[in-house]
Amino acid sequence: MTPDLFEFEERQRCRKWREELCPGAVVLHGFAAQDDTAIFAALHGVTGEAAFRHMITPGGFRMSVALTNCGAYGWVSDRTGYRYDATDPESGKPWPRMPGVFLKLAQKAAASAGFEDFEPDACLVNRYEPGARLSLHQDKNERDFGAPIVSVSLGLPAIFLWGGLRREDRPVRIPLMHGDVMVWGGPSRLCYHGVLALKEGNHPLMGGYRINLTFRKAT
Ligand code: MD3
Ligand code: FE
Repeated sequence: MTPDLFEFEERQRCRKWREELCPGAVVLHGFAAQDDTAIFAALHGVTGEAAFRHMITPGGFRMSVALTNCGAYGWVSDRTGYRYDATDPESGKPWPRMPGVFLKLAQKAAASAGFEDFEPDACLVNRYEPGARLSLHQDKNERDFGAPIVSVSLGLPAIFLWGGLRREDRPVRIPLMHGDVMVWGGPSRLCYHGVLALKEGNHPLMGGYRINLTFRKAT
């Protein structure tokens, strides 16, 4: 291997950079990578209390993405609609508390994108298996659109679709890798977005899955 190529690969492996997509929307590449084992352990605690499940959309479809929640509120879907709920419909109990390592990471990421006092009360955990996808949608079940959304990607890579404020706006494709963190605030908060069908693979920590943590201020 030539020295130049070695250096290039080394930089790829340790890559950590900040990409401003538009005012208030930032990708922090590799931001969560150092904390991945602590996040993984905390995630086990959460899913031990509230297991991943496939929810049903108001239209009657089973979501291909499996999900669970932690924090004071959790995002739920059923035949009656989408909402945030303080109890897990599966157990009738409150959602597991948000692990300290989750909260600290979300606040650190928000601050580095210019949102100093982010106090998320909900963390939605999405689990993608090969073939799972999320079609273009807006996140508008939260009460306060002034607060940003922080999203942490772990495990297998995926192509994120970032559209405009109208459904017709042609989305931009953003590859998201293990450890990447996105912060969505300001005008981008109501942008349409989605995730293309996950490709098969194996990740050393997360196995055959992609996990996404999204931190929100729901109430
Ligand atoms: C852009 N999740 O759970 S996170 C969702 O990767 C969701 O699992 C995706 O969309 C995932 O609702 C994308 C990134 C994200 C989250 C919220 C946004 C991007 C956003 C809200 C507004 C604009
Ligand atoms: Fe979303």
